[in-house]
This record gives sequence, structure tokens and C-alpha cells, in this order.
Amino acid sequence: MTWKFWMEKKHKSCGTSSLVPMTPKKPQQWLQVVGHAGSFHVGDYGTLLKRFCKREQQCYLRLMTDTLRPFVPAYHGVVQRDKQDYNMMDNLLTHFNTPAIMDCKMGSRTYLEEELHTARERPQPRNDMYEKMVAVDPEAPTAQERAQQAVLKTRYMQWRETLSSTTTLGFRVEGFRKANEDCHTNFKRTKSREQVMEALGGFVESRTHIVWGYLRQLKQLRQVLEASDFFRTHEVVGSSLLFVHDWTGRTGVWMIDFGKTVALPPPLTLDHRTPWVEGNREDGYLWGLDNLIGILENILPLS
Ligand code: I3P
Repeated sequence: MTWKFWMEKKHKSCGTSSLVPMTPKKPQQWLQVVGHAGSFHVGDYGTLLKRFCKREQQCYLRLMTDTLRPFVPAYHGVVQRDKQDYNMMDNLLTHFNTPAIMDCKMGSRTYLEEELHTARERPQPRNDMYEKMVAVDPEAPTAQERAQQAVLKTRYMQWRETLSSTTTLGFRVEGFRKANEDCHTNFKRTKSREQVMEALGGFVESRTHIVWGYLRQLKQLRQVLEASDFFRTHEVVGSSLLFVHDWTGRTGVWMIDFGKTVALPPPLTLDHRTPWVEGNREDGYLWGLDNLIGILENILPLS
């Protein structure tokens, strides 16, 4: 589940949680980039409520005891609002002043192997995805898809992957919003290294110290990922890196969106760099992170 830009003032959350951070109570905002609108609410005490997903909850529970903990929003349990369950986590924007945010979807694949099996066993072509496809490229559907006016989700996801940099670089820019500006989400065709560099450059606006800040944090993250038990034992698909900075020069990078992150059957583990072939469950996450770091380094002026 990724994000779409929206902004919301603080709401009163109902339900309870055993762990509430003791940050001062002040009006909060949340900015969402691309994805399922209505999935988020701003909670009290610097928290964010995200529509409940069991798989995501399981990941957060495990991540809270993993070395990756500093790189994910702190998880505070399940709360209910208007009869809907939500996972409650830290609002990552709380400590920023009019932040700029960017969402990069990580990995060389954006659908789970199990989604591929389901699509074969019980194919359910979707009209909404057909419409999204022809809106970008009227020539993309096959004759059969055109006749059905529908495409399978896995086919749509694969098409999105090859149209963007997901297949060739192992990550893609989903969208960003600079401080006090409209959102930029027109990156479906941002594919080449040069195009991606231009998109990232547009987000950081030649602010070298911001790029240095992100690079330092991404390299720390890579080191921690390479040693993390959680990461070694999970297929991480459709997960994003959230980049946040503000005019004070503060930067932050966090892993978010674990709705399609799945524990592997022991003793299977992944290195997250080996190319995916069906059955090996590899997701290309670290390969994508290597490329992202390399491209950000190229944005810096030669010294
Ligand atoms: C959506 C995007 C989301 C995916 C969603 C797609 O396409 O790939 O990641 O949700 O599937 O529609 P787009 O970015 O082109 O709008 P999941 O990652 O949760 O599968 P959905 O429509 O089934 O929610």
C-alpha cells in the first residue's frame, strides 16, 4: 500500500494502545504520497493510524525487536476508530518543519510470488487496471486484453515495472512533494538512470548538504539491512523508502509499507541482490539500494 498526497488536521482517535509516546500534544499533519486514499488518519501524541493489515502488523511486531528498528516508524499496537481497526505508529513528520517528502518503491519486483500463483489458478482480469494502462499508453494492452477491457493485476504490475526503473534499477520514484508545493507524481515513465537522477535532483534542489544527509543515512541503512535477521528471512515486496527533509537541513529515511512483506519458510534466506527467478523469492531490494546510493552520489558535485 503506497501513498497519495493529502494533508489532514489532527483528529481525535478512539480505541486504546498500550504504548503511547510522551511527545507534546500539538496539531499534527500527515502528507501522503500516491496510493490508497483514506487509509490514514493522524492520531494523538505524534502518531499515525494506518488501516489495519495483519501482515503489516506481524512485520512491525518483529521489526520492533530487530536491528532495523531505528529505520522504521515505531509501532504502538492496534486502535479502533469508527469500527475500523488501524495499526498505530509514529508519525514520521512530527519533528520536521514544513517537510519535503519523497516515496521510492524499492525492489526489482512489486508483486509477490503468491500473487503470481493466484493469478494462474484464479485469474481475475481488472478493468480499473486496464483503464490505468491505456491512460499511460493506449498501445500497451494485447488484443485479448483490449477485447476484455481488462488486465490481470500481475500483468499490470509487470508493465509498470518495465515502464519505470523498477526492473532496470531495482527501485522507482513514486512521488514527492516539496515544502509548500503541489505533489509531483508523474514518474510512471521515469526509467533511465539519467531520468531518475533528474527526478531525485528535482526533489533535493541541488542542496548538497541534504544529499549528504540522505547518503549517510542510506549507507547506514544498507549496513544494518545486510546484518538484519528480519531482512534475511523476509521477501520484501512493494515496500518504500520515505525521505523527509526540511529547511533546517534535517533529513530522515525510513522503511515503510510492509503489507506485502512475507516471512520465508525456514531455512530459506535471501541476499536481496541475486536476480529474481520464480521460486527463489529474491526481491532485488539491496540491488536497488546500491543503485539509489550510486545515483545520489552522482548528483553531488565532483570534489
Ligand atoms: C497500484 C500500485 C500499488 C498496488 C495497487 C496498484 O498501481 O502498484 O502498489 O497496491 O494495487 O493499483 P499504480 O501505482 O499504477 O496506481 P499493492 O502494492 O497493495 O498491491 P491495488 O489496486 O490492487 O491496490
